[in-house]
Amino acid sequence: MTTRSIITLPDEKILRQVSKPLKQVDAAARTLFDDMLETMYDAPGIGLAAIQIGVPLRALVVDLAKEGEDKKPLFVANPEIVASSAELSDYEEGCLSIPEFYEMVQRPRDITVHYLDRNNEAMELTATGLLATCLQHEIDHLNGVLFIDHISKLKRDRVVKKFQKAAKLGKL
Ligand code: GNR
Ligand code: NI
Repeated sequence: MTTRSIITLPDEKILRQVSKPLKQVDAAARTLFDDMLETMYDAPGIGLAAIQIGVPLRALVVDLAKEGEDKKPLFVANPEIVASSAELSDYEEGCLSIPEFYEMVQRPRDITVHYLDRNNEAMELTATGLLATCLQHEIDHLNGVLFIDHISKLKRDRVVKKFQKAAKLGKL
């Protein structure tokens, strides 16, 4: 497994890409999943989408296990949200592509997702709580959407400008 570098703001040219479906979860896709998982654990984070390491494919990994607990990685390719609850829930979100910035985001509390797992098998998962939030955050990445798109334009513009300025000054 290989740790890859995580793409951050201000690199919207990459982060705003709409990722393409995998034709199937083959050996190359499993290598991608493994690299994503190692990169996520190393960061550390609870989720990672392929585009965050520069690969525009519809693949994501999630692991909500806390430090000291047994790891329980979830490998997800070509996810489709087939149901979302009307009930919403609020979480303070962060993103490895927007380091050290956190804001409350409201999303559907429960979702049902169809996807291909690490063995190319079709799966259905109903998630709630932090898992539902994290899956929605990762699926947004596959569509070029960042969690700052769900906050006020004032706060979004402010954080994007902060990263643009830092890059210009060579601080990223
Ligand atoms: O590590 C992460 N934590 C997190 C917290 C609340 C809501 C979403 C997330 S996902 C984030 C890792 C990341 O950037 N995934 O794309
Ligand atoms: Ni993210």
